[in-house]
Amino acid sequence: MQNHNKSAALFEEAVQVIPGGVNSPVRAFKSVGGAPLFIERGEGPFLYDVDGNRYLDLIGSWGPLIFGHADPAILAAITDAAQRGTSFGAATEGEVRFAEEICAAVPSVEKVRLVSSGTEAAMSFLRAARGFTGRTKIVKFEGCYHGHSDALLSKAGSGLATFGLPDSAGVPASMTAGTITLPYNDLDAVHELFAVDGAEIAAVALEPVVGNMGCVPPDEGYLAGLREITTRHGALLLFDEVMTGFRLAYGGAQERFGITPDLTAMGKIIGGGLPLAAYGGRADIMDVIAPVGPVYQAGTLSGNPVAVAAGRAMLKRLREQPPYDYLETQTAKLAASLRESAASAGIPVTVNQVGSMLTIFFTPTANASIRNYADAKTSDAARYARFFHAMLERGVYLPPSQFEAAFLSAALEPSHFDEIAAVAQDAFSTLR
Ligand code: KE4
Repeated sequence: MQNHNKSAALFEEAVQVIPGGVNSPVRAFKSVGGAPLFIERGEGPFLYDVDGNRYLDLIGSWGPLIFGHADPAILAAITDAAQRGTSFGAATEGEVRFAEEICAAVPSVEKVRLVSSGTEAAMSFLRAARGFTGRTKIVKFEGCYHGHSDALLSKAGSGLATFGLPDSAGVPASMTAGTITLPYNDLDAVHELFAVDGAEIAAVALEPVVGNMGCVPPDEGYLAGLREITTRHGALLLFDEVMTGFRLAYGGAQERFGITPDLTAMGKIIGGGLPLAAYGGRADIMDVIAPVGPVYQAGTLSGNPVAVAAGRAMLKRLREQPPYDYLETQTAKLAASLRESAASAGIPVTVNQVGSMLTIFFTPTANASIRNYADAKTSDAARYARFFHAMLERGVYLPPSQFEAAFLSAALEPSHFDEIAAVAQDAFSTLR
């Protein structure tokens, strides 16, 4: 039986000085119950908590760590860069080379601006879209999460879905007045909206594969349909690839699905585990950004040299040792095993998996279709919580929320995937 005494003690101290004891809500274990783990270190596929318990990590810091923890090549790059100073607030050659590498990886990105978080990236690509089109309305989709900037906190996923918050307090109605939220995977709803408001819509923003309501892939033809509608009405198509970028392919979901957006937000993996994100796209759009154009966006630590070094080491690793086929094969095999063991335990689940993103939805009936937020919300979050703890006790660390995706890393060896499958089989049996 695991001991979590030090985590529990730290949590008691944490809540005295940090809201909810955490620096990001979804870490709080609020929807799965119990005190959150406090982590001491990560190594390869493993996390070690302050009580010395070891876990196979299926979160990977919510996506960045596609090669696992403390990757030697990335650590070496960080250490080397830090010796030369941690921040200059001035241009560096590294930023130019990194921007060239991003543009080479994602052909739709002709110019890119580095920022420090996915929230900043999504907030900024939205402002660029409005500045370029001169229009104000934007379309987002229920269950998609694009960070916590005001205009995008409308029927968002991730922590808002986890805590059942329709929207966030503190966001005046005026801030989301221009945000139209539609169901994901419903092209008719988009057609109907554009038939009325098409001339006023600056952009359609979405996660091309959703991770923030749990993993939900686009229907066949959905992305192509959005591309056609936005082009026809002079609106921009914005792919939030903070999660999917460099995860589902080196060129992201847009490479995997063959769709070219006008702007892309990136984050997580491109920072190699450090605070670094980016937004970019068509040069004519990106040139509305200051100091070239009138749309203002700035950041003290944007393009931070240590974070850029980590990001460049990550991209180099991805180019030289692409993990995509391995992760696709192993994760698909794990998904099949999860479906099988849940069925044999008599537990209805739907497992959605795209590349190395995966979610086990505890649905009313087995293999139900989970295509949008309304479908995802039919899941039994309490049963997910029991499964989460059953897995945790057996040394596997899943996302502490039914409405998040698991991220498998290439640090997991085939034997680890087999171990996860075996542990899950045991955990399902505890749910009977
Ligand atoms: P950050 O500001 O957290 O770096 O990125 C916001 C963001 C933007 N777009 C997408 C598609 C995202 O998934 C995210 C952040 N994802 C969450 C996990 N669902 C981060 C974890 C957290 O909030 O602690």
